[in-house]
Amino acid sequence: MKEKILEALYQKKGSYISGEELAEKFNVSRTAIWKQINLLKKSGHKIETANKKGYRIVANDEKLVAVELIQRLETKVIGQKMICLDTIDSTNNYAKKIAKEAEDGTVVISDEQVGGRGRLGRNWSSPKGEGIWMSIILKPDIPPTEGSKMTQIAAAAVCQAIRATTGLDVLIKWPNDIILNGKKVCGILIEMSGELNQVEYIIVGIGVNVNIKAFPEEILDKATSLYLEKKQSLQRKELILSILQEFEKLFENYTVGEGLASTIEVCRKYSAMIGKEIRLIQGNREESVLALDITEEGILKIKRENGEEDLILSGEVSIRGKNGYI
Ligand code: BT5
Repeated sequence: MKEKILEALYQKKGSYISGEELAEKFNVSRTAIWKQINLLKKSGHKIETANKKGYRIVANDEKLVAVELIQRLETKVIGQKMICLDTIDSTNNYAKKIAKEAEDGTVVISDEQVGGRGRLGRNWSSPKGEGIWMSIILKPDIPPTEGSKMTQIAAAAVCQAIRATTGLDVLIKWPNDIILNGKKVCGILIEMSGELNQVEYIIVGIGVNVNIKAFPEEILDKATSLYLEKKQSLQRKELILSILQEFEKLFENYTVGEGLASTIEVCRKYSAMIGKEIRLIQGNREESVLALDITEEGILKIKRENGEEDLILSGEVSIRGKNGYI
């Protein structure tokens, strides 16, 4: 019922709604409404109470609220179902748990992750209120071999959204990082479930460091946030909406339109690597290669020191710059 009351308050867009009207609407007593309102206030919603007028929601830049985000979201599918949590181990874990029953395009966002994950079991630092920690559940009609393309679509979407909302010159470090001034500002984690020929669901996990002011010691040299580069706090809501809208456009092109072309155009245009010497790390092996291009299929084309050209699948390679992170 708490969620329903919240929805009714947001539908009024800042005007008052009386306790009596709410009580009638949900067929409960006014005291029951008052109790729920107090619970909503406790969990961070700003609600004003006025004698005789009732309750009204007060704009709150910080609190992520599904009904409010959906009202402002210009998409057909992506994010039209949304779950906003205060804290969770990992939004990818949560998304996996509900994936079977969830509708295509459902988005899970949490204010904080206490067990945020990167690839290969690595940690993803996700402090409370300072970033966008979210997962999109997709149920596309594609074979699992297509899954890695979701990383490219997500990277292109985040890159365009950050550029459009902040003006910052972020670049894409193939396959799954968005970087800013040589440091990582966003990471993407794709997880999949399915049969040999058919995907059951794909979870697109996106982590963006928005207003993080300080990083843990171990990632200080390679992580940054939009706040640290822009030197001002940014609204997470604007960026969430923009990412989901950009994602839907590119994803729709991929599924029903031109394929991956518009995604690859963005990945090439804003590539942090094409034309650069990079280090390719695969297990214990490390070699210096030249990044030549990203193919139409989203695969990295490289040239080895012996002149041989090769294609690198996103798989399990790590890429570093010649002398540092990139
Ligand atoms: C990634 O892995 O970059 C994927 C990160 C995906 C995070 C999202 S948040 C929502 C969803 N739910 C999750 O649980 N995960 C997804 P990888 O390429 O393996 O990079 C991980 C490495 O980045 C770590 O080993 C650290 O060195 C570094 N790192 C950790 N936290 C970071 C942060 N907040 N910003 C930048 N770098 C970080």
